[in-house]
Amino acid sequence: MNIPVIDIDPFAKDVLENPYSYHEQKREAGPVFWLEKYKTFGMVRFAEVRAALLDHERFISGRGVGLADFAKEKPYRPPSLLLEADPPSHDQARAIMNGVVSPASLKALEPVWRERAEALVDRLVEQREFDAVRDFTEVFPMLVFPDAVGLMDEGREHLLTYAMAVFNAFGPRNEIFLKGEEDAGAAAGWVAEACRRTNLKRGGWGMAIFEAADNGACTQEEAERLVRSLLSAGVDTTVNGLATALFALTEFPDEWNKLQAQPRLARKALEESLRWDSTVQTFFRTTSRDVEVDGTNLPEGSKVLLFLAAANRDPRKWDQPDIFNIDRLTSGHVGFGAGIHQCLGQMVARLEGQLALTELAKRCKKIRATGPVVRRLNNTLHAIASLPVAVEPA
Ligand code: OVP
Repeated sequence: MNIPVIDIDPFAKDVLENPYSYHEQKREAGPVFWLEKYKTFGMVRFAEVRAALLDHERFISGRGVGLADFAKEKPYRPPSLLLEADPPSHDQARAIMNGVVSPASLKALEPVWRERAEALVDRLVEQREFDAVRDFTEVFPMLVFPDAVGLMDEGREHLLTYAMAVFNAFGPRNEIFLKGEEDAGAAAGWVAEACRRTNLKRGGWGMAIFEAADNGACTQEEAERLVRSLLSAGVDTTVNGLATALFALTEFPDEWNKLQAQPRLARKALEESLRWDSTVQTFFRTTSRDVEVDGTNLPEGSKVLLFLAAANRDPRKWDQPDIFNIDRLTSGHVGFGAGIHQCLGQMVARLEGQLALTELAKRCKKIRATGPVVRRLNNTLHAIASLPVAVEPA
């Protein structure tokens, strides 16, 4: 085959730790390349990644958005009706969810979420030193998201464990995946229970999905699985998106100073952080027919690894892409994907991020790391286990 061959394993530990130092070689190799270790295609340039995301008819999701091809292997769990589905069934499921996770529902939640952010940040700033991940970004989403869904109180600590395993499972069955699987057994059992109508509280997003089912939008079994999507996608993503934003602000103190002077920039800071280091680093698609990319034929049934995070640092698209700059125009970034699958929870993530960063910026003059960032390796997410920080109250 007449295309560049890449021998680097994108799921190797040192690559997952610092993926960015490995993107340049792939980006220069060409618009599409062959990943020898997994016998799949890959793309890292912004234009091609975005085009593939938008072309959902030829780059499909229904055969899975991980390495496993659902046409050839049985999925490890019943496929997501959203993430791992194509039109027309995808669009029906998505319409239900758009009605549930709506701007109006978020508007109603915002005052309570703000109070919880204020109380948490008040306490952390009083401490002066804390772990930005363990004490803040792993805590805040858990103070707001499970209640919004209407989850049962008992066992919520399983949520993060479950999500870690789900995101590992999009990758190969490497050591990281297998370790996640060990932890996930009990968590998966809890999640299955938590998604059941009888275990959901009234007034939450979960029960709203079942009410849509009552009105004929889907079956009760499908409703359960849609609740599972919220639990899979809604926790580890926001925990690490916010963690990355805090890491970026400690790495680039001038950007913190801008935010501190104008806490209204919190939204922009979060968005730039998603561009600078996208929480979801990669997703696969599968070609539904022969597809030509820049003169190369991708045969029907090919898995294609799309590097969202690399696209968001393509110098063909972004000036000084490695620089975190909260004044930057970030529109078009693919950190939330693009096209029909574009993140359903993006407004939830933005609200959580905005509240957390705003309240911190209002209360602290400075924030600095007091020790090294510790990564938590995951096959899909660029995750942080620990980031010790000290703050100077405003
Ligand atoms: C990032 C996502 C991730 C994991 C699971 C699901 C969605 C799901 O729909 O189950 S989107």
